[in-house]
Amino acid sequence: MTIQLYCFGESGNAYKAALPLELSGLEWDAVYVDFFNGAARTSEFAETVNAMGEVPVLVDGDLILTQSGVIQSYISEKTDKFGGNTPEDKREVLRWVLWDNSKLSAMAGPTRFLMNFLDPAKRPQEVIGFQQGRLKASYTILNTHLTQRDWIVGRSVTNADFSCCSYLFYDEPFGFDRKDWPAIDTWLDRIADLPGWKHPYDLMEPAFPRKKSQ
Ligand SMILES: N[C@@H](CCC(=O)N[C@@H](CS)C(=O)NCC(=O)O)C(=O)O
Repeated sequence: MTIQLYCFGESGNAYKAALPLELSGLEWDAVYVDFFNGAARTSEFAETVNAMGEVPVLVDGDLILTQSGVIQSYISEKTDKFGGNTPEDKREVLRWVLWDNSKLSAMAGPTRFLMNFLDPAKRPQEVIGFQQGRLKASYTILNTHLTQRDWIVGRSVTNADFSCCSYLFYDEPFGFDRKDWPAIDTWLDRIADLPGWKHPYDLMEPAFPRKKSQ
């Protein structure tokens, strides 16, 4: 049975699952979630798809998985790809996925939402400024780590890379400029050069017409 991924193009969290699905060679289909019109907030979604009201959700037959990091682990279990090659590397992948989920994507996703998808009259500048300050610290950590290496863990792409890169490929402004972070910039190019790589909007249907600035 073909794997289904509940997602939408603007979701970097969903991209963390969609990209390894695509690159692993597994058969999968994207199921569009009309997130901005509240589709993930309905009682039906909570009862049948994800009680946490979040995207992404992976459905493989009777199995339903939520949280991008869990979905990534499942893809690695099924394919033996992207999870790290040694016990040490596997732990290190988990470490970076957890860091991304709390310090990078957890800030970048909401900041991008506030700056691009929320009614302009309701955009809280103080919150945006605070989050951009936190994000700057995270970009510094990632850029410093990547200065000495091609991939976040080991010698090939892993779920750590898929997690951390997720929001950084989008064009909508949220205070991240690739040119300010040379090691991140080169690493994003390295990921984009992987055979079969696709931009989030080419893997998952976007809710809004794509704005492309680069
Ligand atoms: N840690 C979760 C985050 C998922 C998440 O926050 N997804 C967003 C869409 S990008 C969402 O569904 N948010 C719903 C909400 O915050 O109410 C993961 O990595 O899967």
